[in-house]
Amino acid sequence: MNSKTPVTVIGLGEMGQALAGALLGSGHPTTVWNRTAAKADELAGRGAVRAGSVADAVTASPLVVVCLLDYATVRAALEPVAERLRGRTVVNLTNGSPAQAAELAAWVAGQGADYLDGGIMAVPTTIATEEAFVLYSGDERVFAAHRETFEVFGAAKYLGADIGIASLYDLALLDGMGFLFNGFHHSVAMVLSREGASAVEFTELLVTWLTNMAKVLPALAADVDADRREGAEPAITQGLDVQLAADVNIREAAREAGVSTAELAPGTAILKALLAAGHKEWSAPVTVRHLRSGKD
Ligand code: FVH
Repeated sequence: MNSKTPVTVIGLGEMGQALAGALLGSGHPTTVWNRTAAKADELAGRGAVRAGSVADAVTASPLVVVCLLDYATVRAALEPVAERLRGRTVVNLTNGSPAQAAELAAWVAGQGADYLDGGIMAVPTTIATEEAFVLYSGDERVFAAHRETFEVFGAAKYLGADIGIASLYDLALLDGMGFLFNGFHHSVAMVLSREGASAVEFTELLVTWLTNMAKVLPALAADVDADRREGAEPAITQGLDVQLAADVNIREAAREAGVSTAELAPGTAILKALLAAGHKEWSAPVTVRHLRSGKD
């Protein structure tokens, strides 16, 4: 007798296959559906039930995990089977915005189903490993009821009842990652202007440097929180003139290397905006406050 919750996975792209594989691996009766049916072959070989339609897939399980291209695709898949959703829990792990999450949550609730929104902070190969974590938001009781199942994918992090908060954190984390990768591409492009330079050798230094810098982030975050709470002076500051001088040098070195400087624009724009606003010192709070003002 299998006591594990039966789960349906709708969407078998790279990520959906990894999620369904993790469920199978941990003994959950797993039903799958994908527009391109062949993507279910491997999972079916491992014991998944291949549903012939979204309606059959939804009907098969009390817990329906959706991982598709975007929210429009999710809505297009679920709308024709709206009446089948009643009494079930829909967990949408598709990437989207907080407003999209709120809209979908309201629609699912209107069909008499529970809804959780989620954001997967993992790549398919790290699903079901210690590296993976998944953000969830929505009704805490619904999350608690399925927490054990969610832990199959990776650490399950519940962020609150605000339905949009999982997607907000998901996108903010991707935002931070975007700067990391843009910086990596740009710095490697600069270094490769030298005859015989190796991206791999340079990246060893880059990883050491970025790892050290990442360790400063909690202190910067503490400065931001202290500023918001009691307007405290930040512990970490640096002259804006020093920062701007380095920024000018990076641009010059990039130009000398024949590398585009367009990628440097966001950082330069912030420094110039802070100077224009009369600041002499860079700090995390002053930068975050500037960004929150919405001024470009
Ligand atoms: N892959 C990753 O590393 C990231 C990690 C973080 C979370 N993301 C999000 O997960 C969603 C799915 O991403 P994916 O990697 O599985 O993407 P694909 O492999 O491209 O699969 C896309 C699935 O969506 C189906 N699909 C697309 N358009 C339609 C449609 N019009 N009707 C029905 N299904 C559709 C597609 O079906 P098919 O092309 O195989 O028939 C796949 O099942 C995504 O939100 C990421 O941001 C992944």
